[in-house]
Amino acid sequence: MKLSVPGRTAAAVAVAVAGLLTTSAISTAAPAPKADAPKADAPKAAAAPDISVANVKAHLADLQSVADANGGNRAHGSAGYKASVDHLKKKLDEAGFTTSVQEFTAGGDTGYNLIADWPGGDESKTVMAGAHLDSVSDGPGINDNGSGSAAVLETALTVAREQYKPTKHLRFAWWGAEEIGLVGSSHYVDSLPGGDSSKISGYLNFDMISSPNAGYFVYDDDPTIEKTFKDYYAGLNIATEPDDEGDGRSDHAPFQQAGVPVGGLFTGAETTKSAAQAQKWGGTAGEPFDKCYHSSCDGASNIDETALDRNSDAVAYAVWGLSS
Ligand code: DTR
Ligand code: ZN
Ligand code: ZN
Repeated sequence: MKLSVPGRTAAAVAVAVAGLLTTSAISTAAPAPKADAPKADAPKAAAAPDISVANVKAHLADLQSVADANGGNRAHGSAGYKASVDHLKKKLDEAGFTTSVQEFTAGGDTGYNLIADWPGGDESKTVMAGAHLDSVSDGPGINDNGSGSAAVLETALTVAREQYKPTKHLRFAWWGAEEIGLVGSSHYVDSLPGGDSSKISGYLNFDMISSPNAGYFVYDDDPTIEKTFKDYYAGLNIATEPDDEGDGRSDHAPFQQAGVPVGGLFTGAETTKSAAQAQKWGGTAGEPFDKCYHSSCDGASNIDETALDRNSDAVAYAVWGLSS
């Protein structure tokens, strides 16, 4: 999405202040995996399980099939987008989530947000993880943003498989109409009952997390969430960089403007990887992180499996670490 984020009302600004006072102290779990044994008195947080990258790739193949069967894309207002929502909802319902589909109108078309609550946990401290599920009309949108959608889906399904019982409440979300201006996520935030945004202790956003010439960028918004992701990558000896181009460019923006602590991961879009970045991350200097950004070639082969694997595990690391 390249459009600016719509302004917020004064009331939301008031909530923003309240939110910052009550939700900025988001807690985190134990530090990333390190060689030295944890101290005896260190609080033991539940360790996140490995996320199967094979399962994540299978979800991407399903989304590719959905696009193939619906004119080649999964854009807002298309049959491909609604079929994407229905596909994910079925899996989440079967896994035991409490799902809801939130409808909205944009550009004369009906849009849909898919929300999945994992029963249990303190709902006054809800940890959310989300990704936009829509593509542009030019193509199937596998890296942008099947990758984030599939990683969040597999993390949710792993929560269910593990019967994880976090202290905080877990909510997962797949947004509609991100590509035409963060419409679905803005609708969700604007529709929250008064004060409910302060019950969201953190929103984690995953938009393009397997770019074929991947970079490892961490949103530099909430310091606690940023540290959680940086600790994870430090455990892999990967030096990340702050995502300084993403402000306002994805679905974390409406949450941030409502005072919710936000964070997330990004592997890069149309901009070019530098020589220094290629040195530390691999890949090709002088080439875009994703040369198929917003193009018809953003299909099932347009991913870096290592980045997808690492970032899917990072999603779980943060979800477990911030909710235990
Ligand atoms: N908004 C994304 C692409 C994008 C560009 N820069 C960033 C930074 C952080 C997240 C996403 C992005 C899209 O859907 O096009
Ligand atoms: Zn996009
Ligand atoms: Zn995107």
